[in-house]
Amino acid sequence: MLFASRVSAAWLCIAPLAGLYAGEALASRANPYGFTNAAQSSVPYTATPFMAAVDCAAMNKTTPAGVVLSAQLIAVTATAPEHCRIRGTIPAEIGFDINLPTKWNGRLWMYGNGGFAGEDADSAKEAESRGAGLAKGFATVRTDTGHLASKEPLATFALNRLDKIVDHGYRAVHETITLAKALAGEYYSRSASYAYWDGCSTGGRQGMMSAYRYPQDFDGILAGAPTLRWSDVMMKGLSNQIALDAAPTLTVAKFGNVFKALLAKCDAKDGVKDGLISDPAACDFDPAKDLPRCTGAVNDDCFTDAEVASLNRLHKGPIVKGKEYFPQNWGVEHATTSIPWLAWPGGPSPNVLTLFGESYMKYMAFEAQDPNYDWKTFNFDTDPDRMGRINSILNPQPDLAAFKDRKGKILSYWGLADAALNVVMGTDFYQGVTTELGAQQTQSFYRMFLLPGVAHCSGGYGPSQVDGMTPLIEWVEGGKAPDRLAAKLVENGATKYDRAYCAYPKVTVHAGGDTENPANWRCEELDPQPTGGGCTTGNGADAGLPLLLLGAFARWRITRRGAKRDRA
Ligand SMILES: [Ca+2]
Repeated sequence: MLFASRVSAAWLCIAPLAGLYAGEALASRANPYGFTNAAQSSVPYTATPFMAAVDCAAMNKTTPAGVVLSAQLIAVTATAPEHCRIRGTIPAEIGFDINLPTKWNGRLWMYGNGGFAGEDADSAKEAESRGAGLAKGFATVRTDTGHLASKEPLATFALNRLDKIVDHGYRAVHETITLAKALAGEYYSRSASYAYWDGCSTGGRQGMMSAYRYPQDFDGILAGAPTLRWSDVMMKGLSNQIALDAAPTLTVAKFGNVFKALLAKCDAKDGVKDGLISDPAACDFDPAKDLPRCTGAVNDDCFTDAEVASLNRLHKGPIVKGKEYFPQNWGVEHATTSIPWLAWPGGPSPNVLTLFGESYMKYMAFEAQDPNYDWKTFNFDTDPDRMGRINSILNPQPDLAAFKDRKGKILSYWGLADAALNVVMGTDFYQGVTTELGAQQTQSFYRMFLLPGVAHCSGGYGPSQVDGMTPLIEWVEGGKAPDRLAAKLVENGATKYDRAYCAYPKVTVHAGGDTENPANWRCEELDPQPTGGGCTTGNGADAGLPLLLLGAFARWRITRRGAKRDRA
């Protein structure tokens, strides 16, 4: 068992994080605030005009493809209406869970996975997601992607099973939604009017992959912080750990002090002193100059040379063949964003990215798998070139013309303080689609929103309370394209942030007055974007010129007066 000997009693007490070990705590819809604006929606999607046409018991059968269905009528509860729960396994090991409410809104809603997936369908997190969809009248759909983390934790499922890597990469979602459409058609004696995807992280990646590989599967895709380049993220995990090992005195408390110094220097550089760094690229924070340095005893209030070097390395990210290409925004040092991705006090690993990165390099990254692989032998110059196969399986490509043509819509968002996944993946992918289709055509079906102070998928210190589903449904069914995405932070009944962010590449600029009134912000255009080099959707090492473009994007800057491009 990986890390079993290192699992401490203290870790077992950290219930919300414990599931990360098996991926469970990561699995769900994109954001727990999905559907919260349903009552205000211009599309009344919670109305349930359709009724079950057959008994749930009749769904206990074997499909023409040989999949054995196990169906059970579940009585109404406080969190979910009466529904027919259908479970089973699509070969080889794709577990699915399809729930058909007796009173139906005519729509399918499939939610995504987290990390290496393999979640238990009966976990509390799964029940929460399932109930959230059923309560709004959706037929809910999910898969474990072809393995169970309780039996095969992290990436171990991949050992000698290329078929299971493919199932995890894209096949499981396609097969499951295809089956769900057939079962719903039978159960209600009518086809689903719409199918939606809702996921973040791995779940965001799954949504983007569906748009790329199976454009007919979903009408609308909500993709929070999609892991568009797994290998780069895992390499960042290793690179981070090298930096952290070189400065073991960098504690959560110290990261907190970095954040304080960062805010002091950069908060106002986006035009508003509001506790948020809304333009990370404009933040010229320099740990060597902007942090108090230790001259005597080392404590939480001062920083050593080794700590400064470590902070710089964390910011730069992995360096491949001498190039920085995967920068990490400043602003992830706050405890609400750094834990558990940078620091995991009491965890079974120094942090989650290291835990994931080690398993990935053993079981998934290379065609020659090695359970005894020592990640410290990873060669950042040559090993990325050995990851072509896994990149081709896990990474969606920005060729979304077919999805656009079938009138599919993508609403994507990222937390600018996401310590796990780098926003540069999102801006680069978006640019890739723009290169293929042009800016106007891209905006016609794909909109992305960047949320300051928001951590990985949800949480953080910024306006993380987001309902992406309601505007997505309004876009798909009502033709109302989301120019802005509402995002709030309400704590203990008090509104700290009330914002509405503009669709990338527009920037959200304060126009004066109360900052917590979305009407006091306006959307402004950036200058035309750099083009000419394609896009980086493979691993960093796969792309030479595109790496340079990433650097160009990192230098997009917003000024107090509006927006401009800074080539400095
Ligand atoms: Ca600010």
